[in-house]
This record gives sequence, structure tokens and C-alpha cells, in this order.
Amino acid sequence: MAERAVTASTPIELVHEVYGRLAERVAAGRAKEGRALTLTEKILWNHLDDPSTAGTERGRSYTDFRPDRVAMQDATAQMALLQFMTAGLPQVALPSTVHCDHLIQAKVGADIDLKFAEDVNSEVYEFLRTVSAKYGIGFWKPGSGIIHQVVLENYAFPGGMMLGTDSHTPNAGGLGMVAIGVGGADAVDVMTGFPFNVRYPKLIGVHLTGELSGWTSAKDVILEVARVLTVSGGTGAIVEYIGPGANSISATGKATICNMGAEIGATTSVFAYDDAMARYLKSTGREAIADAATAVAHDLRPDDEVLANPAAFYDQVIEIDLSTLEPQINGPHTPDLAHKLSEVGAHAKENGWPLEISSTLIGSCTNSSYEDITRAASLARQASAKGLRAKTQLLITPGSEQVRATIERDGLLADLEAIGGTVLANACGPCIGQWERPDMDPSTPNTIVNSYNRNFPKRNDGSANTFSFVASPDTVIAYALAGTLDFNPVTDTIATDSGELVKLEAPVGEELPAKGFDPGEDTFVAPSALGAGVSVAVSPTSDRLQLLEPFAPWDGNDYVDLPVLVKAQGKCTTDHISAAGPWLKYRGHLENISGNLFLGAVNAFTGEAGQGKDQLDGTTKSLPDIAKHYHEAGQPWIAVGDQNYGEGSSREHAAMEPRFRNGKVILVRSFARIHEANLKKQGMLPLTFADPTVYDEIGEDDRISVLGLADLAPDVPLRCLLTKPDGTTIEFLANHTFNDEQITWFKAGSALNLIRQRFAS
Ligand code: MIC
Ligand code: SF4
Repeated sequence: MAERAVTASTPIELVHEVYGRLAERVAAGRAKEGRALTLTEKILWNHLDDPSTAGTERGRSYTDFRPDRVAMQDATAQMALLQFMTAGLPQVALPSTVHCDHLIQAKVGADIDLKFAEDVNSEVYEFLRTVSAKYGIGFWKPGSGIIHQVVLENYAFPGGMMLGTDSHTPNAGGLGMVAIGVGGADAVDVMTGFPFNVRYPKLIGVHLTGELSGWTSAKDVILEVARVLTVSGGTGAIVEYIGPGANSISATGKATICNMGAEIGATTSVFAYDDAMARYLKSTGREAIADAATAVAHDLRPDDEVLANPAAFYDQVIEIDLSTLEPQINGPHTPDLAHKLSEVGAHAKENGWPLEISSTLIGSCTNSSYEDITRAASLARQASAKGLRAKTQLLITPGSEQVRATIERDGLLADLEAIGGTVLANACGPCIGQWERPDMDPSTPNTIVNSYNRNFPKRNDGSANTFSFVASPDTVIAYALAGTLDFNPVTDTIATDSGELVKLEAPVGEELPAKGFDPGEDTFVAPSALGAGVSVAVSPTSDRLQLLEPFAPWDGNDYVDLPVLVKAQGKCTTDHISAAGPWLKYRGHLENISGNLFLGAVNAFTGEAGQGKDQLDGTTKSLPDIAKHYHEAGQPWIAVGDQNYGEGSSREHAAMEPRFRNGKVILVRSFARIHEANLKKQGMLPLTFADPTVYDEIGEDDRISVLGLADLAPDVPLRCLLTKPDGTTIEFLANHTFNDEQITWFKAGSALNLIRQRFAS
């Protein structure tokens, strides 16, 4: 159990421990694979639970790993820790931290919004603070910043491995860490001392040549990768960035690229250790880690043979020449819909997207580094000098308290405020629907441009009429000044009030603050030395928190004649299954949050979002109401979906809600990785059509049976039956990815039930 105290940064002893076995593990990996290794493989080999028995067949083996740390953000930590509590252990088994960032709503500005959040969320913050104190978990108070920035500044280290209950955990790949986004149940495994089990990933190499310059920044690299690979192209793979071009990208720029690897479905993304990482470690007070990494640098990068012939070592290689890469803007509604700045205006006109921009936003976990803000501020200063101001609303969310204090000290916030910017709290805010826009009628189609990563409909302000585009912070500032999408800052001019035409010079940034970082306010709370004595309160009448009841074990019977709650059409992300925004307040209360189940899913039977037919009484209702009715009536059900179902977030609520409401099976054309894992963990049956055209056959009043469950076995498809209302049937096969151990979760009712049993006995 937690032998080490959890501190506000990764202790050097932990790093030494990891590096101490690195050379030996890398040698074992080379010997077993019979070839040179990529960086990813080196880190994975160094974190195998048992290198002598582990399967490392890419895309096939299920493999046990021992990560170094866990990080949880407030919106997912509640469910993760409610699950952890049921194991009955005194302490978490590895260094873990909780970060309060998602529950802060952006409304007025930083100070007022933070105080308001502390007030309305006090019960939840108190729960997280006391659970953390009790179980040996470090607690980062509201106002400390967004989890991924705080992790990058304090906990990430080259060659490490961590899990985070948030899909953008891969941000730490900017410091050379294999950092994987997971659902809470996966975090519970490692916090209770079990290994992290995941399919051994495939490897995609992105070979970078040339150098970033002018208007092109790190964000444009990942916007381009998203264009090439699309939202599902990275599924089951780790993306490794290689080649000489990587050297021209700062550590925080690398983090931006890795962060948004979540948008292509990648398990994670990673860069090799280099001088930029060493500079960042030193500048954030981690000189000793930089020295330790430098001493083992040859094992914190791919072997030379790999670099000489990438195609022989990666499953896929993508080439990007940074010198010719143009700045991009991606959207609306999906992060892979890329446009060159020179073309976006024309594309908007063709598609009827509003050209006029209603709001621009910079920040988020993706783009709020010192370098990002200095580049943005350089544009703001040019604009002020020429008498230009933002023509749109301009909102800024600093990624962390450290960045906020530093950019304030260095006058950069003042530069942004001078063109009309408003500074919001160090938190997720508008990136996750925590954005109140009293001035925007939800029925008004409007365009926003931001430096975030996700742009699904309704994500930022809850309005399906908001067309959200993502770009680099520099590009966002340029559009704020122009006020229209029909603008290319590289070639076009902006008119001042007096009619003068201004052409912006390309932004210039500073990688790191010359005067060092200002740490700002101390926002870290170390766990109590007297953990056992701390009591954790969950009121039985709370509407924010609810203790978890174990899900019932499988009853041994096939699933027969299940009604189809919904046949989701097109994109069905976790935001469609379990919306955030106003629903974030119920993240610790399974019953209450189940009121949002499938509200965003477009039902193929009706063409409408969130509505369907209740097969028990024939009425049309909201999908969460139908699910509730089925649950109360003891009626099991199935949901059907399309490609990349469950794309996006790690929120396991999207798996727990169907489970809680008596859903049994999710049958789709394909799954996003984290969501499929979450469904299995919670005892659901995630299945994919062997023949994807069967999706088209399914009608609103049909019933679906899943047969032969007693013989559920790895790699053996399940036989299913589609029964039409007139009694005719269509037989079809459904695939699954269960291994032997995961089948035991299904039978036990959930993976957590097994953990409970193990600790009870
Ligand atoms: C997101 O960006 O979608 C979130 C909100 O950070 C989620 C986590 C959550 O839903 O709490 C994620 O990315 O995993
Ligand atoms: Fe927060 Fe947005 Fe980053 Fe998710 S993507 S962690 S909501 S800032």
C-alpha cells in the first residue's frame, strides 16, 4: 500500500526506481521481440507486470501493466472513488491525485466564478477532499487548474506511465510519458493494487521533418493528423512522434499534440525525451528529473534502427513536413473536419455555416501554455498598437494557477484584456458546457472559434445551433480581431475604425518565462497522515452524491426478445449518451445522472434526439424516461449504434447509466476504446455487428435476442436473432472482444464485484 507520501510533484525516488530497471527491461524487450524497439515499446516493457509471461502481440494480446501514478479530475473522480470505497481498503496502492477543474462554471470572470463554484459544489468538493485525505490521495483544490496542465507541470516525467480518468490524459506525452485515459473502474483496479490490463497497442509513427514557423504552431500538427486519421483512425494504437521536426516543438507544444490525440481515438501519444523537455522540467523546478532522464536518454527514444527505417517498426507511418504545413481550423461538430485558413470562408459559405463569429475562446487543457499565451499576446499587442479590438467576445481560461500567475506577472493578460478579453477561472469552463451565455438565444445559429480539442454539437454552451471550430490560440485571436470566418490572417487585412487596413505579422512566442514561473497560490492539499480517522460523509438525501449498490450478477440466461431502446444514428459520442454541462452536477449520483441517458442521441427511428417509443405502453417519451420505465418494470433492453460509438470522453457514466437502467447489450458497428472498456467493466455486453448492414434491418418494434451466453468465449461470435413484429426472424452474428478474465466480470455483474469479493474473502 502507499509507501510513499503523495506530494505536490513526482518524487525523484519514483523516477530513479523507473529508470533503475529501464536498461534491463529494454534489453529483455529487444531479446523477446528479436529486433530494435520503438520508444513506446521501451516504456511499455518497463511497465509490464510480468515481463517473463506478458503477451506483446500488437492489437491481440491483453497485457498487464504497472503504471506509476493515477490522476483523477473532479467530474470522474467522484464515481471512481465511490467505487474505490466499496473495496474497503485503507489506502490507495499507488500515488494518486484528484484535481478540481470541471465543475467550475464560466459566467462573469475568474474570481466570482471560482467563489460561486466553491459554494454550489461545496458538498462534492468536501467529499473529494475527505476521501483524498482518508485514502492517501493528493488533492488539488478548485482554482489550481486543469488536471492535464497540473500533471504536466508537476507529475509527468519522461519514460513514466500513468492512468488518468479523463480522455486527454495523453497530454503528458509531451513530457515523454505513456499516459492513458481510462474510466474510473480501470483506475480502481490499480488503486486497489491490481495491474492495468489493456490490449497491447498497435503503433502509428508520425514522422516530422522541417520546422514550425510563422502562423503554423503545434496545434496545426494535430489538426492535420486528425484530418489524415479521422476520429477513429487511432483506435487501439499509440501514436509516436519521431523525426528531426520534433526538436523544433516545445514540450508544451508536444503536449498539445498528444492531448488532442484523444480526438483520433488513440490510446495515447508520445514524444522522445529531448532538450525541449529538459528545458521545461528545469523551468518547472524539476532539474533532478531532467538530469536523471538525460543520464538514460538513449532509452527514452526509439532505437537508431527504428529511426532509420520507421516503416519496418510501426504499423503505419504518416509523414508531415512542418515547413510546409499550413495553419488549419477544424469543425464544426467534429474535430477531424479540417480546413486551411485560406479555404474555411469558402467552405462556410458552401455549407451555410454562419460566417460571423459570435465568440472566441482560448485556453483549455490543450492550449494554455506560457508559449501559447505569449504568441496570442503578441498578436494582441500588434492589434492594440493599431487601434484594433476584438470584434467578438474573447474569453481566456488559463490552464493552471502557475500559468495564470506567470502570465499576469508578465503583463500578458493585460495585453489580452486590452483588446477586450475576459479572463475566466483556471478550469475547463466553456470547454465542457460550463458556460452561461445569457446573450445568445439557443435558437440562433452562430459560429464560435476556440483553441479547445472537442467540438461536438451542444458541447460548449448546450446549443445545437452553435457551430464550434477548433484552431491554435494564435488563429483564434486573429479571428477574434477579424470577427468573421471569411478571413485568412496570412494574407488578408483587417480595417480599423478609422478605415486603416492592418495586416497582422505572424505571432511570436516565448517557450518559457525568462523570469521563471510564478507558482501563484498554493492549491495542493497533501493527504492526512491519520487517514483512517478521517470520516467521509455521503448524505442519504443528497442529490449530488449516492453510495453505489453492486450490480446484480448475470442470471445465467440468454437475453431474449430485448426491445431496442434507441437505434443511434450517426455520431453517438459520450456527450450524446451522457451529456455534460448542467448534468456535471450529478456525476456522483448514478440515479440522478441517469436522467440524461441518450438525450443527445439521434434516434434513427424518429430522426429526433433523445426521443423514442416505449414498447411497454406504446407512447413516445424521452429516452431516459423509457429506460427508467423498463428498469422499474424489470424489462431488460438493448441499444443499437453506428460507427465509433462512445467516441470522446472517458466518463464511465455513459456505461453505468445503461447498466443501472437495466440495459444489457450495446450493439454497434464499432466502438471507441475507452467506452468499450467501460461497458465491459460495468457488466454490459458490448457487441459489434459481424455484418454491419444488419444495422439497417433493425426496426423500431423489433426485438433482439443474444443467444449462447453460457458459452461466451474469447474470439467466438455470439448468435443473435432479430424478431420482426410479424414474427419473422433474421439470424445474425455479433462479435465481441472479451478475454477470459473479462468474461468473469460479465458473469459477476461487474469487474468491481470481483474486486469486492476478493477483498471480502
Ligand atoms: C471531456 O473533455 O470530454 C471531459 C469532460 O474532460 C471528459 C471527462 C468527463 O466527462 O468528465 C474526458 O475527456 O474524458
Ligand atoms: Fe477540461 Fe476540456 Fe480538457 Fe476535457 S478537454 S479536460 S473538459 S479542458
